[in-house]
Amino acid sequence: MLLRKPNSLDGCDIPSSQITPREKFEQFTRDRRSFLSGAAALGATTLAADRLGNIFEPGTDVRAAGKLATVQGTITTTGEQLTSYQDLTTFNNYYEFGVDKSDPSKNAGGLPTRPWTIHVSGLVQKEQTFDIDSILKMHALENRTYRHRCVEGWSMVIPWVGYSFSEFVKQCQPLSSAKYVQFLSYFNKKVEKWSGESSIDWPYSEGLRMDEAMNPLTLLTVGLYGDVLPNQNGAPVRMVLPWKYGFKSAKSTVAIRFLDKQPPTTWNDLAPNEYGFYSNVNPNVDHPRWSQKTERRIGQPFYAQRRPTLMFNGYGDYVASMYNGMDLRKYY
Ligand SMILES: Nc1nc2c(c(=O)[nH]1)N[C@H]1C(S)=C(S)[C@@H](COP(=O)(O)O)O[C@H]1N2
Ligand SMILES: [Mo]
Repeated sequence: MLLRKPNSLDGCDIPSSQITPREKFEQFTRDRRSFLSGAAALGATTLAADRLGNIFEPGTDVRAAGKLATVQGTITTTGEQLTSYQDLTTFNNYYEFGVDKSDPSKNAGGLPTRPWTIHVSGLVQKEQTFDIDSILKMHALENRTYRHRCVEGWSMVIPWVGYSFSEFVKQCQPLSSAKYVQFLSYFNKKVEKWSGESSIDWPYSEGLRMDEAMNPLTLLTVGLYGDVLPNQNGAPVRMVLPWKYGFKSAKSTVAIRFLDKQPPTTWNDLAPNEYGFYSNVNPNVDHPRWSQKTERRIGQPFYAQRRPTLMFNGYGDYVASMYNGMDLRKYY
């Protein structure tokens, strides 16, 4: 499939006049730096590290010091305001680290992100283990801003860093019999002491049909806002599927399996009538307990008007054809 330029992917035809200027990113870097040095002055470096996950030394340039110095392209918007770094790193779903939105930023500090490998197995030429540092070098890293719609009815606009998952799949050499891909997240009860708060059968598992996995929008994600992923956002590597509800995007990926059958997935196992395998964002198919027609954008005041949710989260031009002829009420 043709790989479009990241900017056109980002915006779904947003004019270049709406691309966020570089200065905005620079401003963000300064704000973050002064926040960090302020925290250090107060003797609260550990707190800052816990809250932000992977951080750079105050006073150094994020591009020079960060592990992601090679990111290509400027951070762009979808024509909408980016969700602030603060909001997208303190309002998270990561149930291994607790069920409240504020828990992952407080609790994920102990996630060991090095050494880190992804084990690839199933219907492949040969089983392989990829080290995170080789994954980072496999393809040029791109800034890709995507809307993120959680099944709970809120949304964000997130400047991710990564590259198309299809580039990684090439290295995995799947057999033609592979029809599905399964993603498994890191799980260690000693590190993720909060995992007992929910009745999830760990590790977190998600899955895609092969064509969905190969879609150029499907992002193997290693960073956000130009830097490495904070732990609470799924460090050091996770999936992002912008046309699906957020739970399809498994965090902290440690294993990928190529299969001929649809894999079991965490939320579908837990409540099959509420969470389907496909889980494409669809304002016309309500959750049994609430409407999916509108959403609240995180960072806006709670009394702000909810915005209409878009079919496929607005990415229909890139993904709708994969579901031609499918009854999306049945395959929700
Ligand atoms: N391993 C794992 N992955 C996960 C989750 C989780 O609890 N555990 N939550 C999912 C849900 S419901 C959402 S909305 C997104 C949140 O990603 P973010 O915190 O980076 O915005 O992660 C998804 N991936
Ligand atoms: Mo979610």
